Amino acid sequence: MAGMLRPADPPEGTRRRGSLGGQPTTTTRGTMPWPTERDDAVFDLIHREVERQNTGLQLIASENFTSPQVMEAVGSVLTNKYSEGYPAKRYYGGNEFVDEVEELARQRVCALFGADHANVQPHSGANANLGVYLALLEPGATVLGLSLDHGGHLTHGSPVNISGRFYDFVSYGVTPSDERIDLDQLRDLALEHRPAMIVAGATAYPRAIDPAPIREICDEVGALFLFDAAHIAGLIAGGAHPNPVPYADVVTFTTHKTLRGPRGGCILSRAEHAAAIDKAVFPGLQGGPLEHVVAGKAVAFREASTPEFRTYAHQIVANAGALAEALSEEGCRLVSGGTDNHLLLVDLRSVSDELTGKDAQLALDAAGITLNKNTVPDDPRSPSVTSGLRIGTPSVTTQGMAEPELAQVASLIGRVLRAPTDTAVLDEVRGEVRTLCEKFPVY
Ligand code: DSN
Repeated sequence: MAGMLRPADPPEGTRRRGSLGGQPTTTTRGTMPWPTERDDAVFDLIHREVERQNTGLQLIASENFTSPQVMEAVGSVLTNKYSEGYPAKRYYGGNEFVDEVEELARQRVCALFGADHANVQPHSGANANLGVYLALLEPGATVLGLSLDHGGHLTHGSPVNISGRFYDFVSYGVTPSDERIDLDQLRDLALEHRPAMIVAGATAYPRAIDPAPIREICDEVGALFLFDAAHIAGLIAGGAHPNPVPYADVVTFTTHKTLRGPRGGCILSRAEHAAAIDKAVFPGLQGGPLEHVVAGKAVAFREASTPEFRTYAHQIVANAGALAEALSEEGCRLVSGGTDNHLLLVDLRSVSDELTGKDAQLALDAAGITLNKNTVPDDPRSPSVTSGLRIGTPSVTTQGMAEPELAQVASLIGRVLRAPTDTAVLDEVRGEVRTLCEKFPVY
């Protein structure tokens, strides 16, 4: 959409002959000169990645293109500073400006979501979730989470993740009939297991999650309610999805997905949990915060509070709807029949019994269409093979693509899925992808 927030100039650090955090690369400083020879091995690779992002379709549901101002903040001298602790309570001197940066980030994100308290230091969504568990659960506590193969996240109790090793997670799932979260099963499991916490939220679930009935179940069994909004934080900020903050005790999210900020995590909580959560993140889980990333988060929170971002968030959903409709017309069965959010899941068995998610991902990548294989509910194939694809619209929406382009994207995907080993088809689609992307330049 022309006029929406979108990248304009190439960000610092992505230019072939650029600079480091705004500083010249050839200046000398004291007895240790800055290197005068450019590190082409690294910067040529970064340049090639810029080209890849510019010339292909980026449809990974958890990715986005962040703004030049966010990248400028992340590439700034704040990376030089140690700031263990929190604003006005640091273990090192010289934090007067860092304190203000972190305070700005906290205030902006609390205003954006209507939260009592924010911890903006988690390095990732996984760390945000672990920080909450460490703050509010005893080791071995019983927790309910959405099962991984029904769309949940590793940190929602997978046995290969620390969450599943240190806590007693019980999984709920989606119904076999409409493939939506089975609230009856969730309530039955809650009554049976009396969990200390119920975790809502997902990493591959194409429908809106209503926090209200989950709050009721939590109240009925006396459980804390954690809503992991990693994927949909931008949709919530933009008013395109219900805000879980009034319902949940704690809300976690990543800042780099639909929210379009730097790579990182964030925890919002009710005031009563603030001290425990801050203590769990530091010193419980992490050391020095990445204040350059915190600055990038502050910039992103401001960007997400604009009217243009509201338009953007609604367009992400409209684009996913257009993609879902057009892919259905291509003969693809979509898990749950469609989407309410930024992503959809294609059950590839509707295209061919032989086509795996792994092979489809490879074929599409060769055609310039980047997305990821994903399990579908009760997938007979392993997570490294899968019977499905996850497709998301945050990045192409940032580029400015709208419904007509998403219909074209569906047709390109359909052509590859019907002939995944035909190199002539893959080359032809690659050319059309390049032409489409040239009309919507990113960096
Ligand atoms: N890796 C993220 C995703 O793709 O959904 C979740 O951590």
